[in-house]
Amino acid sequence: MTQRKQPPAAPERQPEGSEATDIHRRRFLQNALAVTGGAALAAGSRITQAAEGMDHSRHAMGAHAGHRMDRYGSMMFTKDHSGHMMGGIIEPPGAPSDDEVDYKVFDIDVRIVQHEILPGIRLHMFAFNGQVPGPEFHVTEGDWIKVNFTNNTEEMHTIHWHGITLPYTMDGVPMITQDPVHPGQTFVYRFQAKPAGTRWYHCHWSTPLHAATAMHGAFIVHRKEEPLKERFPYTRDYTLMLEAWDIDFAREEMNGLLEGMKEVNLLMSKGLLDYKTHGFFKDYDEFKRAVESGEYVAPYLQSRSSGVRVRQNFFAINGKSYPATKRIGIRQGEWIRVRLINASGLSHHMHLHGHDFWWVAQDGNDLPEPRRLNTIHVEPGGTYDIMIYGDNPGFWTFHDHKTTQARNNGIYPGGMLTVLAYEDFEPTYVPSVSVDQ
Ligand SMILES: [Cu+2]
Repeated sequence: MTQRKQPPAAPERQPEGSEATDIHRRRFLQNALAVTGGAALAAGSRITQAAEGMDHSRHAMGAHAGHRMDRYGSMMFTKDHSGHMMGGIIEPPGAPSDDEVDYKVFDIDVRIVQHEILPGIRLHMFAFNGQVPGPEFHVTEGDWIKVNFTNNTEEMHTIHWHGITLPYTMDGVPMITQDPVHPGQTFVYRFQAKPAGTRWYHCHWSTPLHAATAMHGAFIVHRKEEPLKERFPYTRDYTLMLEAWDIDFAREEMNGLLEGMKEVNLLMSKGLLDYKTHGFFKDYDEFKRAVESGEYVAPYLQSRSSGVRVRQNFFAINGKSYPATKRIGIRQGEWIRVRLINASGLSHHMHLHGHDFWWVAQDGNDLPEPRRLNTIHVEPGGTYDIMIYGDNPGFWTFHDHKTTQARNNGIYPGGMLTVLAYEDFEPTYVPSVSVDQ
């Protein structure tokens, strides 16, 4: 991430002239493909049996039987069926212009990277600025933030600012607050950083795949003066993003996405793309009619046995599973702050050995009274801040006490596990056998 000094440059507009026409044409094709690709990342699922309680037979016997379908994606509503979006930079209304306030400007993109969770386990992931997790924002409450978000993939994305109070046009939810950001496009998010606390951001398009792969990052809004420092004078501030992957699902879906794009590309070039098959409609009523007439088989009508089953088998902290996780450093007499952000979609019970800690904030907001715990229940999407005091030198495990999630593909120990490590003491004993890195 780069942060530019004020005043930020005005966004460049689409150039005019014949070159621009070419760009438009290319973008049109790209974007139209992206729309259908989004709905068509089918990856060869078939209707094999009726979903319980649904009249599935007419779908199974109909024109779409056996057709490739989106397995967990959904339909889109686009006014003209094509879904194409012109122009390279999208500037939604709802926030002050560059002239009205001083923006802190951040440029981020999304690209596909190969990320290593553990030696031997590498996955293609959507990643902000190519990082897993995405870059960590540190801003001050009240700052005006401008994020130029560029989509450098062939799939669509958005950014949702989780826990930030902002204009609804900046909330990053496709089909509800904005059009998805198409390949090659830049979408400009502008908002004021508030309220203070541990917040985060993630993609809201095909969230089960995109946010769960790696499109998530911390958005820390600091207070100008931190009242918690009076009671807990911490000198270091750690962020731990909790993550989980079903690597088979992720691999299959990423491959399916690429395959789906190829198929849609071919159909488009031959003029054979059927909008109902690929799941995009002018509006909700058209979608409803298509489902009721059997012309369109919505993903949720497909059998659960042929549909998606996500069973997370790798659990991670900041992109790595134990023993590849990074240790948390502490010194004797030091207070540290640890911000837990649950990006995994599962619940975790983080337990620290050898210490109690003080739970001071949830979802970014300070608790009326800190609570003394040694295990904290971390809910999906939630953020939890704890303070740890260094008064017991040693190496202390900090891990998910759901032991199925402290494993790598079923093998214990692993997964969501790290070590609180004192940096200023001589160990009196070190095991001769270790799985540590
Ligand atoms: Cu995305």
